[in-house]
Amino acid sequence: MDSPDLTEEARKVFSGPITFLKSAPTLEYLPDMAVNEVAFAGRSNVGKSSLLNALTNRNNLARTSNTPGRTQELNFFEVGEPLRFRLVDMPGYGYAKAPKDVVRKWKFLVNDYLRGRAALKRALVLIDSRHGIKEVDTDMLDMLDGAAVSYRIILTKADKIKASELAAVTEQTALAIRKRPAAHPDIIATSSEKGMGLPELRTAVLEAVTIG
Ligand SMILES: Nc1nc2c(ncn2[C@@H]2O[C@H](COP(=O)(O)OP(=O)(O)OP(=O)(O)O)[C@@H](O)[C@H]2O)c(=O)[nH]1
Ligand SMILES: [Mg+2]
Repeated sequence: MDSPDLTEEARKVFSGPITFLKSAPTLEYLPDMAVNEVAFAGRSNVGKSSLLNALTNRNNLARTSNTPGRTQELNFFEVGEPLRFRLVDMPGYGYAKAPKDVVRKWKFLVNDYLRGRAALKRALVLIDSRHGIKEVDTDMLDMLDGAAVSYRIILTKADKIKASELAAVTEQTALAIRKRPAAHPDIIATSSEKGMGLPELRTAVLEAVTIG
């Protein structure tokens, strides 16, 4: 259980000042490691940008789209004034129509970022609750385990399935990650559309940047 204090603090932090800092298409553009970071990873169209907006109660902080592949750079957002931590919207993977050179660029950018970023305290790996963990996700989890970046699975779009189906996919997902060294065992189910799981996720982010 999360402590009520941390949950309340998380609510406050996420309703305070949050601003877009910069977009990094390559490693040279990464900001200095001034504060801790939490990054949002996941397949194209899984709902990373939408979840970032929902968490921060803003409609257009991160750009969302029906077209997979909208986000192609690492986008940095700053939380708190004075600055407390950063959120990073990562480009999505597994987009079938992506040209080979885009995929190659993505792999290098993400791998280098994950491996070289001491400020990155946790990655949130978003998984569509209708589909569960797929092969493309497994590659991402392997990359995180390999880079020893602590991560947590977040199920998205929970409003699209029945409660019984959600319970089943949560259980299957927990089983699938059980032996992964860098995985947090507890899974958070969310819906950006309905606001489900958002207080828990805000608390999880604050916990990761504070304790981690
Ligand atoms: N029903 C429902 N739809 C959602 C939810 N979250 C996102 N969507 C929709 O899913 C689509 C993709 O959302 P994005 O947030 O742009 O996805 P993304 O992961 O940032 O995609 P890329 O930037 O391409 O990697 C949009 O049409 C959203 O409206 C949700 O919780 N429920
Ligand atoms: Mg996006």
